[in-house]
Amino acid sequence: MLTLIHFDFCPFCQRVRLALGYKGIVFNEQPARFYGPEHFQSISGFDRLPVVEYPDGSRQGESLEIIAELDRRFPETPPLCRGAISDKEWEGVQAWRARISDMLFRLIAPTLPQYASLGQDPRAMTYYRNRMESWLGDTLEGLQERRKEWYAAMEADLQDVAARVAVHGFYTPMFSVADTLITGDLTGLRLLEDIQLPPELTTYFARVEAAAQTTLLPTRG
Ligand SMILES: N[C@@H](CCC(=O)N[C@@H](CS)C(=O)NCC(=O)O)C(=O)O
Repeated sequence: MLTLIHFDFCPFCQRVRLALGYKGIVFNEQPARFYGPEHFQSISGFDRLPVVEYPDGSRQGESLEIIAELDRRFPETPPLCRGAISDKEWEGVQAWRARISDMLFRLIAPTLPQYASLGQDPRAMTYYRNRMESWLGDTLEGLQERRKEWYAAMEADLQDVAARVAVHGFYTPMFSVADTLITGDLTGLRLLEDIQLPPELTTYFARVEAAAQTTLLPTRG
């Protein structure tokens, strides 16, 4: 059976969970702790997660490459890349994602500790804080304080996607790799307590999760 080595809070890992769920591929989950590169190497052979171990023992990293490989390895399952979205539409999604990337990570970095595997684990939080501060140039608290500013800077791009999924149901009329990327990457925004996302997006996330038979939000204790 295929094994997914992942962090439950990680947008890139969530993309792969959505892809596996939508395809109906049964898999073992190996949840990981955010303890740093030596730990990640020891459990997966890679510096970053997600990593998939295939039944033949080979391993692969990089979420979008994994999803493309799932189409190749499981041709009997519904496609997520070729056959589900045109090259032009996929380029459009990636350009959209590149535009929002800076603001997105500033917004979601302070929300992800709501996942107990991160927020309730002091060793993981120490590595996470250092990692985010050196990458994003501010403390989690500083980022949190400026959330309205980051959100305002990406609101028009969110509205564009919200309008599109309201028309098509998914990014295109068929569930595709675009939906795994958009939903995985934006799930941290669903955890922002005093920022209201466009309602079309909230409905869309529920539709994507239903299609993939999974939930991405943290379980509240
Ligand atoms: N481009 C990679 C990015 C994966 C990635 O950055 N994963 C993060 C977790 S959200 C990670 O493993 N970070 C390790 C670190 O920051 O040391 C993908 O799409 O899979």
